[in-house]
Amino acid sequence: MTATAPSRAPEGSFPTGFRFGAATAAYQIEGAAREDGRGESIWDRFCTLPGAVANGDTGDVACDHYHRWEEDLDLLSALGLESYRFSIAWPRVQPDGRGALNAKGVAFYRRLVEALLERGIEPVATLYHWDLPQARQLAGGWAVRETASYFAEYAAAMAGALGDVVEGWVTHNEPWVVAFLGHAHGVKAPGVRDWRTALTVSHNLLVSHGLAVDALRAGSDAPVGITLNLTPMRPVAPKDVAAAVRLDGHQNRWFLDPVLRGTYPEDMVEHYERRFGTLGFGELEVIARPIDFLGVNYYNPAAVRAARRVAPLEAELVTARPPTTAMGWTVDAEGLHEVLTRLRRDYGDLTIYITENGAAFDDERATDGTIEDPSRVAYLADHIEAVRRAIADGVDIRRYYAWSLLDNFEWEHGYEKRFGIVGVDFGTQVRTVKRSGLWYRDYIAGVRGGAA
Ligand code: IFM
Repeated sequence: MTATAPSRAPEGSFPTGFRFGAATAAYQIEGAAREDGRGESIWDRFCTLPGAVANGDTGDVACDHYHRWEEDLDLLSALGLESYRFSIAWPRVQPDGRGALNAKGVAFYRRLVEALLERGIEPVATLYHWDLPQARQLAGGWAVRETASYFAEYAAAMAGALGDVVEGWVTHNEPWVVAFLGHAHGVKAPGVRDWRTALTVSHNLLVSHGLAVDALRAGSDAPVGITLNLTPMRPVAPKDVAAAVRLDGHQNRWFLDPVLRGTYPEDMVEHYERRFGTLGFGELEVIARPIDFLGVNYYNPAAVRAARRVAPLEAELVTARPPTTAMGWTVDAEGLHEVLTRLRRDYGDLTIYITENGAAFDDERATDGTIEDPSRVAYLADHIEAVRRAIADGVDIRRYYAWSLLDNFEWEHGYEKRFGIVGVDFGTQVRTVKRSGLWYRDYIAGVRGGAA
């Protein structure tokens, strides 16, 4: 690896205990979809639906991380990363999503976590990053309350199997995506298109989070949190303010309020009940179990316009203006600072982990094999600087995870969208640290007072 541009943050500009890391998710990197007793997940099934995923791609092989995990942990070490957020595939450790554990699956995560600890890297495990066992889906999936109880059993089993070595737990990753992209828009597994179902799913996911908090605490002393994807909603014009408040309610407050205040936002309950009838969601005290940190995934802000014809929210997102990423998402680091300071203003003193932040770009490999990705370097530099400013403004932020360690299976976009700070050639599985990975390594070294 060669040297890169100097880091911007002076030594000591992050508080003691702050850690830099990278994040991944099981289905996006592991592969080995039918090996060692792993059960089928809703994503395995979704990928078989014609037209569901770009190019008919699947997670069958992905980054082959299940076999190459040691090499991948060596990359984490080489980059000087201090924490690693990965996810446990529920169907790998409990193939039917209930009952007996799969010893080989559990052993895989045990080896992974122990090897992280040997390398001095903090292991932070996410329990649910979208790969529900298909057997649970056949029994009603997240639309039935029973699935929340099974999730709590799974959480208890993981606390029992890994609670002595995992150093942080995330119950759910982005429940908004699971509920609404998976059950209202149908663009993600399980591909359902029904808003009323999506609302029930959002509630059952939140209940399952609270139940899992209890289960994890019973078997592990590690901090527990939930990860929400938060997006500043910006009205295009003054006439769009109400629509932006509604989309903020739909995506951000619908999850923040029950978890942190024990209530659903009244404006949204009214809005939904006018269209779908009484919701009658209970168990708010379970959802609001105290957590040790809030995980925040931030990628971009959104521009919102009122649109009466777009049911049920009567609002729409406006195509982003450049600069944008390969996903078409606006590049705007100020939005991250806005999210972080808003959390403190509206929800009080929370401990925050930035559990994902990053960007997809159409990287080009030079003839010598190197990958120069200046746009991603700039994205990371500007967003980490926004984190630093939020800390200086009094927000308690303890972790920053770049999304992602590796180029990987980007859900319905298949392998076309590359988010990695390490490039993956999916033909050969060769990993190449991109310029952004080198920059991140040197930045961390600079903050720690080492040679950049
Ligand atoms: O790849 C996803 C990840 O699984 C969840 N958060 C957003 C990322 C980029 O789309």
